[in-house]
Amino acid sequence: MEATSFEKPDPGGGFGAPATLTADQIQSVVKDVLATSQFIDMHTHLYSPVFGKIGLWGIDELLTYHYLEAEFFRYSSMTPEQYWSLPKPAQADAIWQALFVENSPVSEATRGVIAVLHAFALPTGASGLTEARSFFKNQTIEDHIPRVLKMAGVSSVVMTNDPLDAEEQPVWMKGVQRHPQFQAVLRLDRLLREWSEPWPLLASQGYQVDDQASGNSIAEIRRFLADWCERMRPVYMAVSLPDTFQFPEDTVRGKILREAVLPSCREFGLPLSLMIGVRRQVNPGLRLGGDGAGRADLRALENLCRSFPDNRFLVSVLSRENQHELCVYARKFSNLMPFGCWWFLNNPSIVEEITRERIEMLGTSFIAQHSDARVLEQVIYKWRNTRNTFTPILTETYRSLSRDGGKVTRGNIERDVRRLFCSNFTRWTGQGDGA
Ligand code: RAT
Ligand code: ZN
Repeated sequence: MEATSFEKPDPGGGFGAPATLTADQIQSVVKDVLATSQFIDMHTHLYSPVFGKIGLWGIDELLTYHYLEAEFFRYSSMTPEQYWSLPKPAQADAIWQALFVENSPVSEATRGVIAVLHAFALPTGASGLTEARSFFKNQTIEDHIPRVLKMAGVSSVVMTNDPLDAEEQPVWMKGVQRHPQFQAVLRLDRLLREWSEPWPLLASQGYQVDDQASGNSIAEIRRFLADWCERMRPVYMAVSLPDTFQFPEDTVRGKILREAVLPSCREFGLPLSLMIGVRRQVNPGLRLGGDGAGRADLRALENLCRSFPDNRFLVSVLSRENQHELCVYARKFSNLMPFGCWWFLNNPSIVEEITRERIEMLGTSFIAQHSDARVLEQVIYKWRNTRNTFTPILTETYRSLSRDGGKVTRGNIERDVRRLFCSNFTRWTGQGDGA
């Protein structure tokens, strides 16, 4: 119900006070604030130029994004084996032909490529990729990065840094010159896999660990974490976990988490990001595109939050069915910060549902979104779509508040958007006061 003549909006409380917005004004102000605010992208797979080829960008990478590869096999008769045997440009051509020429690019991931091409005034309906390729060939990554981030309205991005990755590790060992728009994250997936995989890698870096994680191993894992914190200066540590994740658990992973990772996070004042619910390699033939999602038992999270009140957790869950529970837990544990709509959830219909639920249960005390971009230019469409999805959600939220008699000003909206997309994150990671 809009305000009636006898329910006039409060003009704002006197001369010089910020004007209270009417229901009609709210939408355009929300849209404008979302369009003009700079966001922090708190989880991506993007890299600063110093990482060289690890940082993906350009049309061939955009088209061979694993979200699109998975869609490609729904339309093409090509087998994964045939596809993987092709050089990257031929893979990109095959995907362009199948998903963009022969079929309408209406899925979230295909529309994203169209939006990126359009943003650079490149043809979106061409039969081939010649023009797009020559455009990207003419860019230098050092200039292209700030331009793309500006187009996306993103001030800085957070990388995913794996100290046990054979390509990444040598870059860090040489000493990484900091880029003002990139922050590091110490990713622990490999460390927390079946111990038979990481322990030889740690040993090869000079840490005295053994195949049973016994003796000095835990102390040595802590030394490994301390060295990598020093080298990377991460803003948090992170791990993705399966739907079957349990805590406490009587496994090497449970022990490393409890006795090494959590104490190190406390020692260095870093939150631990838990991304729960991935089912790795349900179809290995699709490689990166072969992972699935499953509903997790969030009692593991409850146990972690309750047993370790001095640790801060950033948490994203992959299953739609776990979202409500996550909100309930965030109401119980103030050391829990829900973030983003991860991976298969980053579609407008699901983002809308999850975000409305979070606002209703948590107000603005969560981190609204991250892009998970793997290819630089993806931030353009992913953040544009986020802004579009959030416009009606926030408009409706403030209109409801206004109908209930609350005062809504541009300043309130700016503050809330800043919290949702920037300062809840900087506060949680000890980089700001959350204003
Ligand atoms: O969204 C993705 O690209 C996934 O493949 C994963 O990388 C996921 O985001 C993760 O960080 O594990
Ligand atoms: Zn990711």
